[in-house]
Amino acid sequence: MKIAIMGAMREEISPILEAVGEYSTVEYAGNVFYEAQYGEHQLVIAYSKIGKVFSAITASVMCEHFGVEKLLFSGVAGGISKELKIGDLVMASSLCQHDVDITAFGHPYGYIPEGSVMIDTDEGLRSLAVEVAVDMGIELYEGIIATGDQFVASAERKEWIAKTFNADALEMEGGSVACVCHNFDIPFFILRAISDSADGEAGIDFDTFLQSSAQVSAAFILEMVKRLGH
Ligand code: 4EZ
Repeated sequence: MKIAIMGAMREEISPILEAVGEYSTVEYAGNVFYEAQYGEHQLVIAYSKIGKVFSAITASVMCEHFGVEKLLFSGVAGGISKELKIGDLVMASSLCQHDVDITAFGHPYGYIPEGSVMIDTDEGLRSLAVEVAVDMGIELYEGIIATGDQFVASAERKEWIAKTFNADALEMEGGSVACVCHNFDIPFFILRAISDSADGEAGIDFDTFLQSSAQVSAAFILEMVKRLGH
């Protein structure tokens, strides 16, 4: 099977590239795509750059140009839920865009006409992830991930996102990748390890824990890929 593995930052995919060892590269639409054989699967790996627009480009290219059959996102996120500590893994059940606001026309936050506030991830990939977590003895949280073009580093903004979307974690790409995959009808999965708590300390924590948390997420994604069927 041809499988996309995406991150937003180089740090989020470099553990994956190290694990696959040999790969070839293709440049396309402003990204470098790394193609590798991993067991029985062909992987297309890339980091998009940060934010909704860049990640939507990369996800679209993965779907349309490379013809991937599934897309897995690996990266880090700010934790909202009190249960989520730095290094914990959260998989998205559904995702939204917390920075979409056309409430002036009576629409709810996060809603765009002909779209939906929430987009669900693939159920099959979620249950595979639960199996992996059980077998590896890793705690895996499931929850709503809110996406926006903001690095959230304030308790106030974080609380607003928490109560408006019932979100458990936040980041800057999942919602746009979800939107692309949903519209191309490609099963997708979004995994994040917590790097900070999106509060006043977020900047410092992010810098401290980006690498270690990215590694946690990447290792889990690779275990999922190993167990994916044909
Ligand atoms: C965005 N990613 C962070 C990019 C940070 C710095 C140069 C994840 C993330 C995040 N996003 C981790 N913590 C976050 C937070 N508090 N707010 C938004 O996907 C770029």
